[in-house]
Amino acid sequence: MLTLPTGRQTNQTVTLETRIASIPWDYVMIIIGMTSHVDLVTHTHTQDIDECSSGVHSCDANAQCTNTVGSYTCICLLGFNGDGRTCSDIDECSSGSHSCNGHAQCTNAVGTYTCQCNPGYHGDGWACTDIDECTTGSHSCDANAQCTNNMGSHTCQCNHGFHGDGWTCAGIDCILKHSYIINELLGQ
Ligand SMILES: [Ca+2]
Ligand SMILES: [Ca+2]
Repeated sequence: MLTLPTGRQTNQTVTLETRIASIPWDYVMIIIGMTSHVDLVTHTHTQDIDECSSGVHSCDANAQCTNTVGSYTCICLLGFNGDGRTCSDIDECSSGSHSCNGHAQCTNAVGTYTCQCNPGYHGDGWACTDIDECTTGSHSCDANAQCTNNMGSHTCQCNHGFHGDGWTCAGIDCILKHSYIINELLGQ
């Protein structure tokens, strides 16, 4: 219940408090309701448009659209560069920004790149380890040759008593025998 202010009051002197207090409470509620309605209408007219979800933005297909009040921003996705409205692939291989292993081949792709270990190495391209062809048995040395492992490859050297390039070795005795036969055939 509203109470009228006490104090000096006469018919000639009506204070502001008195005038407010004399307003019927129902009228006050109506005024508040009308004001709220006006605020609601005003708010509806100024409501932000989410350009990103509505699809009316002009961000590049390879950009991230982020809605802001009254506008939106475009930022190129990882692997692309540009202003967000236009984004182009970064060639990580030629720019040197890739993380491939030093013993791997880098291959550029749209928005990314791939790494593959060079021949003679095994791994996922980011980590490459030399293959020891001698211990794994994947070498191609002659059976009568010594295999020596090295980074990315291996070498072969004919054993003592054999002659050749390491990949093919022949016994000295065998070579001399063949030479003897050839000389016999030639009559020398
Ligand atoms: Ca790329
Ligand atoms: Ca090797």
